[in-house]
Amino acid sequence: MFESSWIIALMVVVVGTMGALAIRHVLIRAALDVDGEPPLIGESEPAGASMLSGLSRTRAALAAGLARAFLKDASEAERYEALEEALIGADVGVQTSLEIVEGLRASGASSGSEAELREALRGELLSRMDADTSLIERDKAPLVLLVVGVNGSGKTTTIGKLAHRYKKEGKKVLLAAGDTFRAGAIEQLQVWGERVGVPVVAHQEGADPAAVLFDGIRAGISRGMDVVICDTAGRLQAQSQLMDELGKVVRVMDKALPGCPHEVLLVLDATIGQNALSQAKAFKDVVGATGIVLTKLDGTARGGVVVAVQAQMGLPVKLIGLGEGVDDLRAFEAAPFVDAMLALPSGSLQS
Ligand SMILES: Nc1nc2c(ncn2[C@@H]2O[C@H](COP(=O)(O)OP(=O)(O)OP(=O)(O)O)[C@@H](O)[C@H]2O)c(=O)[nH]1
Ligand SMILES: [Mg+2]
Repeated sequence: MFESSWIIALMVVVVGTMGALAIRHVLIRAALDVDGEPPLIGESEPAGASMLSGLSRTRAALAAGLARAFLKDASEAERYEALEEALIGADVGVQTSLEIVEGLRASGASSGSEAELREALRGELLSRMDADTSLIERDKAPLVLLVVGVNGSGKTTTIGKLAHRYKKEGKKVLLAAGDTFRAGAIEQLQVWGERVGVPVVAHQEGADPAAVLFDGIRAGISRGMDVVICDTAGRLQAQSQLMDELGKVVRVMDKALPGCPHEVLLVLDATIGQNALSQAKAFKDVVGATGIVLTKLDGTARGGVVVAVQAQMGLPVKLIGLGEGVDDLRAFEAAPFVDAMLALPSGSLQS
């Protein structure tokens, strides 16, 4: 009696341990994505893993398209059709995908080997993206950045992360609370200021945003700041009064420090559709945006959207947002990104 219950207990322990090991094995495999392609982007960091999962869908779509294009009996027309579908499936956008395939057709790319076609595709993708995606630097402090975009795109969060990034580089950063419109917006920026340990210049809710940013820039100069980052209220193209206000904001900033803002970052949510993208084009004209921050790339699983945004906006994607945490912001570089999309060995992303 005693012996059999002892054996049962032993079996429970053995089976339990094996089960736990099996579960652990499955979890580790899932985390490492060992059944898929090798991780290419910042896989040691959680945010990198988010971007990686975003790109694995894109990579899979492109790989499948290339495989179909090289089926033995595929005609030339079928080859280009397969590529077009693959690019659209990889979220590169219909218009951009058509243009890319047109470029490949014009150069007769499908008559070569698969490797040659992949290389031609790489060239087409890269030619639509700016090689220089670095943030503007300035010898003379302060560098003034203005952050604009539609409601909820991630402006304030990006400012917090960017402040953290500059601070880590040893720079003195000041934030200016130019969103005096939305209730709670000033406090939101102040919370970010506290979180990353940088001062925030703010007025009351409802105050003139141009006046706040003027004060912020003047404070930045007098307090010897290296970087001043200016928040603004979210707005839509149709809100002509708010868009005009943005024009005024830029003129007043130039009075506080001639030549500024030096960098105008247009923050776009990667999950938005084509309509919202054309909305965003309005910002380019009103404030002379110098670069794009593409946020929420962690949630979309659609890395290819970077190509569509860059191509359609005609502005470099300079930074990508991969989450809500303070470290979830990455400098964007086109070449390693495209290589990662095409599963070329050099594909990796800077942190
Ligand atoms: N997953 C994810 N969420 C983000 C990212 N960036 C911002 N968010 C979230 O998006 C929401 C809106 O972010 P905000 O920074 O307040 O956006 P905003 O553009 O300042 O919004 P308004 O000031 O209202 O126009 C918040 O819940 C953020 O946490 C990102 O890269 N990934
Ligand atoms: Mg905001």
